[in-house]
Amino acid sequence: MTDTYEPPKVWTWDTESGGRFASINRPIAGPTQDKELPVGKHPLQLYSLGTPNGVKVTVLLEELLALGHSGAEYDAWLINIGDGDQFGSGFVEINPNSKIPALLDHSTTPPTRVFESGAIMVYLAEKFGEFLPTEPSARAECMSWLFWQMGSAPYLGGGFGHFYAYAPEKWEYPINRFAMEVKRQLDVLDRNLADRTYLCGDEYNISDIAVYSWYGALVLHNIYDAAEFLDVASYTNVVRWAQAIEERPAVARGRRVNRPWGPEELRVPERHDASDFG
Ligand SMILES: N[C@@H](CCC(=O)N[C@@H](CS)C(=O)NCC(=O)O)C(=O)O
Repeated sequence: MTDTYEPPKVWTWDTESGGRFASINRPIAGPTQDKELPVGKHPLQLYSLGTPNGVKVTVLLEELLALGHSGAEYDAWLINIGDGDQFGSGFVEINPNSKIPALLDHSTTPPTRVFESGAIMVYLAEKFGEFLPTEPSARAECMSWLFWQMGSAPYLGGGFGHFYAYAPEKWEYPINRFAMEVKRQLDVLDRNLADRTYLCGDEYNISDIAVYSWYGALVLHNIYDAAEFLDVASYTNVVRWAQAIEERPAVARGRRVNRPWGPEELRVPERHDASDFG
């Protein structure tokens, strides 16, 4: 960075920040438009998009269905964040933070709203008694990795991904700072997975689904076009673990839900039952 910036005494929203997604960023919360959410036939109504944060929930729902939990049938509606759907009044009612994913469970009276992907995962895991250990020590380990993901991935997406792939220019200082942190995170995972099949040991649980959705995309799918830059192939335990998760049929299905992009035959922009997978 060559230009120095002298911050004013009080920040004001008077400049276009530039970069990809700049049009959806604003410094205020709340709805910008009246827009009701659609409601389908199942108790579970998911409003989401197939980004890593959205995929966590659709993979978990598909895993629950694969175990035979018919109560996990769900309608998944597309929230197009590029078009500002997250600022519609109906969406803001179930997520005041205006970010996907958000869930409404109509099987309770009144319906239960859940926002934040980690909270949605815990809610569903507890509701169906799956993918979250009940023994206190095992549960603590699962929660630790789940919260690790919630705290770490913003450095990967909002930090590294933003400055490496989306910012209007390539600035060395933030790219260095966040590349260092993301590589440290990959090393944390790699060391943990050196003698464990899954993050918490032998059992696959919601922490694997959450961490896979972000770091699996990084080591297997070249997100931000950064696989070479970050030398992701060198984290061999992470790659092996991510590949094992990716082979699960429920994961393959969950990754397709609410994806309006990618190969036509893999897109499932809305999901209402199993036939939507074709
Ligand atoms: N901590 C939240 C993060 C959710 C999030 O950042 N969602 C993004 C898409 S991946 C979003 O909806 N962005 C829209 C916006 O920022 O306006 C979670 O895990 O649910």
